Amino acid sequence: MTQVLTIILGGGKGTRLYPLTKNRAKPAVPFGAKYRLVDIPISNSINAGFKKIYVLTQFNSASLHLHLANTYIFDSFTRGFVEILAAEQTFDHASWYEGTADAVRKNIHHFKTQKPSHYLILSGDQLYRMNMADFFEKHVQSNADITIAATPVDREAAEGFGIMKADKKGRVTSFLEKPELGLDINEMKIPESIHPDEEMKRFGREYLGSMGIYFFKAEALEEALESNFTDFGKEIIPQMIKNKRVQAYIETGFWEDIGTIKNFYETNLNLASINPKFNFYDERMPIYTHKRDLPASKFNYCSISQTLTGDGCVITNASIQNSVIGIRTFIESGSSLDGVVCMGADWYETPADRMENKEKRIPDIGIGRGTLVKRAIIDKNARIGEGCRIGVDSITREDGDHGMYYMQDGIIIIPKNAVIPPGTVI
Ligand code: ADQ
Ligand code: ADP
Repeated sequence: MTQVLTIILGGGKGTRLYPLTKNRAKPAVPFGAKYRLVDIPISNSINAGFKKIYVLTQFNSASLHLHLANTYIFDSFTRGFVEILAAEQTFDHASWYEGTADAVRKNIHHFKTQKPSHYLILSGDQLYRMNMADFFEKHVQSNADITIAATPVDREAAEGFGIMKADKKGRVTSFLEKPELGLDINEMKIPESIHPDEEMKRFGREYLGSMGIYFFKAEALEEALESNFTDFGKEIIPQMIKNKRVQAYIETGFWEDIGTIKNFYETNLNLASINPKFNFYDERMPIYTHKRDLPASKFNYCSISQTLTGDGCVITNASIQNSVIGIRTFIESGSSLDGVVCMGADWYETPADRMENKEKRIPDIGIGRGTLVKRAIIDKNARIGEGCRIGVDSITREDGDHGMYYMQDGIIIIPKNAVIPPGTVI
């Protein structure tokens, strides 16, 4: 009997998605108009029948807790669960997780009680659809201690990956974490006989990049964690190659790291393009999320193209293109959005709330009349007043905190609950 436990690495102290992670755990960051980042690894795991899932996170934000509790509800015959293990909540260690392996180590006592035969380790900030059941089967067949999912990458991209050298049977013989561009890694190229895709090869994707997705035999992981190593890519895997059987599982489907503002922004917008690289419209392997019982979205006199909208939006006389509009978004007359990831709102304001907003002289939640927005991420519950110009004028701004907004890689980020007064120019 096999018993797989899935562990989702929900983010370190890293600030790569800041300020989206200012008030929430990374797995709870809204994505694709109606999802949260954590829905992707959880759905991949559930679709393979692996329904015992732990999410490791530095802190358990209200939004993460609510989202998981409202979404992943298993019946008593399924025996599934999705449980959050937050760093600050462990008994023996009050400190934060010091790395990916440290996060797993600090919770290993929880996992052992389930008597797993295998662990599936997933990252919390990637977009992909993968046949985890096939991955598991190959792992078991090869009798490997660890099998690492790998995507072919070119030399330039290799700098951001753990790069593996594999033999003709897919056994990994060496592993280099993020080799600098100057380093000669020619001898790590994928052997001709196991390269899975001629076209990828033509584009120079000749190295096996670790996707940060691993299957471990339970005893191999438990033994590896008896060390002081804190990180899988930097320490645990290179060490295991010396005395354990490490296999590569090559995956050629779409896979993208969405853990940086730039990737997060571009991947969101790509979903709204005519031929998106990732297909959410696949009923065989769905991506699950919170079923909210929201009303349908309503558009009054709008011009909308290449745009995704979540449920419950009301958009009037607006022009919207290349954008992702999250649940419960209100956009008022005369507005124009281009290249905007708008996350929407957590609740609807009542007429009484709106009266109160008027008295307090704050805009309602949503985007006010005649406001123009370009190349921006607007986090939840933002109040953007009338006649604002955001990202439309050529103003040069440094990356970082600008008070009312943040700037990262040329993308403006309006933080959660922000109040942007009428007429603001950013
Ligand atoms: P990185 O993505 O750089 O490389 P890392 O920062 O360790 O690796 O993050 C891996 C995953 O773990 C991410 O989802 C991250 O949010 C999460 N994480 C990081 N620190 C954590 C912590 N302390 N507690 C909980 N979760 C944490 C890794 C591998 C490379 C591989 C790339 C593929 O090391 O070999 O190529 O992933 O993206
Ligand atoms: P989502 O639909 O984004 O998954 P939920 O509906 O689960 O979110 O909850 C959104 C959050 O907003 C919850 O924490 C809820 O308590 C909060 N919320 C709901 N109404 C209000 C309100 N009027 N004021 C402040 N917070 C609210």
